[in-house]
Amino acid sequence: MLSNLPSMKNYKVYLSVLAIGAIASGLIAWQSKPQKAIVASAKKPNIIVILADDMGFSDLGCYGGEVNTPNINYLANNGIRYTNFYNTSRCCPTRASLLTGLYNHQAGIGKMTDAEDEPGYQGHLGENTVTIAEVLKTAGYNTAMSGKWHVSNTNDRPTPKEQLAWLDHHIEFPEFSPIAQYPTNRGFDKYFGTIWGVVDFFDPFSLVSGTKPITTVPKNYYHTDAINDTAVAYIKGYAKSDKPFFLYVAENAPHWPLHAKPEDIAKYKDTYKGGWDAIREARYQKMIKLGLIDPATTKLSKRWHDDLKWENNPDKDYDAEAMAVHAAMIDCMDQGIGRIISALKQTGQLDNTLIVVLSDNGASAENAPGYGPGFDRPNETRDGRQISYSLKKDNHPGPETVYSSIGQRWANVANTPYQFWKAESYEGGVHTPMIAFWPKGITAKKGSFNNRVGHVMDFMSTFVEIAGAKYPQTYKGHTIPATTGLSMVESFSGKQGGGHNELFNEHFGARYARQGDWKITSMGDTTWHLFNLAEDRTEINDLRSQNPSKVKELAALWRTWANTHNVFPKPGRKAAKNVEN
Ligand SMILES: [Ca+2]
Repeated sequence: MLSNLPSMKNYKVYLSVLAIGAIASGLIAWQSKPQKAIVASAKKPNIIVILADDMGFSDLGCYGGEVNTPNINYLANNGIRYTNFYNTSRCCPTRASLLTGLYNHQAGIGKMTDAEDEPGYQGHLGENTVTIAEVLKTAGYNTAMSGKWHVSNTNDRPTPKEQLAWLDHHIEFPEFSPIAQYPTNRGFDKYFGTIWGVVDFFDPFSLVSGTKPITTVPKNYYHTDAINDTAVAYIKGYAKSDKPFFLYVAENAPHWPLHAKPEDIAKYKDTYKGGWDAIREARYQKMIKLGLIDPATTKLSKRWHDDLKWENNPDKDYDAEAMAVHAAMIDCMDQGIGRIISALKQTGQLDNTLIVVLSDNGASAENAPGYGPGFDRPNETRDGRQISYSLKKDNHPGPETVYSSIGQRWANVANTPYQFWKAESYEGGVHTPMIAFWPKGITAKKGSFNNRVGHVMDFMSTFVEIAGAKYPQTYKGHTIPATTGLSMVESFSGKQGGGHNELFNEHFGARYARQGDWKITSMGDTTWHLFNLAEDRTEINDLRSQNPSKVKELAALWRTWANTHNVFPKPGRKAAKNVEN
């Protein structure tokens, strides 16, 4: 089945089509600009945020994984790897927090992109927020984005039948969200990517250039390549400008469906045949060897559902293939990041560009076949081939016609050494790899680790500081809350520690509060579990019975935070549709 995928031989043709068609206006505008001194001489750095989607904590080679990621490893080996960096456990909330420098409920996205009736649950970036792009524009930056937006309300159709026809590319409607909420109306001069969250990587829904829908893609289209090659085109264009740039590269990889190019999948054909424990143990040992974790304080947690041994797993061939596709999706993303690095090098901009790479949440345990078609998932390809959502694992993952995901056990492996996954407030859900690279601005030892407690909301303060910008108190007539993020600039010189003494999260009832080394975590019921992260980074020893007063103290902190950061009130009017992503 894999061999039936279109070959990528004509990929360059696609690129030229895309350049001439969809993003042509931007490129032509650049080409017609007079050539001035290149940005390398500018004092303000360029800034690139590369955000992976549902990538596990240890998927990357430089974080202990077996996936071949030489380009991201290059950034890590010549920059800093953070060992205490947090997202908010899911796609849209993390993106909202990252873009605005606020906790995500303050930014209007407590759950998903449904418009609900309380301030923390508007389902789009609120008017009383500013994005990093809006702020950096005031400091003279060019701004562009390629990839997944997913912080705007989703316009859907009145009937499931019409919705599916739209998702299948059989009919078209011009607006995937209110246009006022699109990236180009939130500070980005240029935008190419998908407004919604879930994509068919070979023919994505909600693809736009600026605000204009892109209604067809070339035969050999692969979305991860398109995102990264658009970023390359932006970088080349901006090399001719005397202004620095801010570029947000929001990858869709490796979010389900498991879609990858056959040549990338082939590299991992045998990698996962040894099963869950073999990979998990290998990652754990590699993390120790790298110096990323201390085995005395970071024990390997019990494997999720280890009652089933790999050798007794009736689906082991399928499961090994599924993880191979997950790896292939990350591998392809890394190749694209390599092209981004090359473009910066070729245009003399690499040394004065700050690049950060991270994931929006832990690897996903979601069962994509179980969702079936509907809301954001098609039931047919554009040319009418049926899409399989088989729970029986009888279709090979990889091609456009199969919607599958890695499942709980592999997600647990992808998040080694941590427990749980996307959407949970355990470390497996919220703890992300984070790399910062900036030859001219980072003086810390190349390839070093940094244990500062950081959060995606810190990018606002960090970028404001290095760009000489100002975070505004009012914007377009709206009062803007003070940022809850903290600048990480002092860590660039190698300073350890610091950052947030307190951090909090809430998502569909899953929540945590952290103060110093203490953390309470709940999976959405009424029970708080207590951990001491200094001794137990993997949340194995629940100390709640031994130290009930600490639980009480942190629970009170959490409630105060929730009451003052739009977690409460919770919405009473729920939107009718379901949104899984
Ligand atoms: Ca995600």
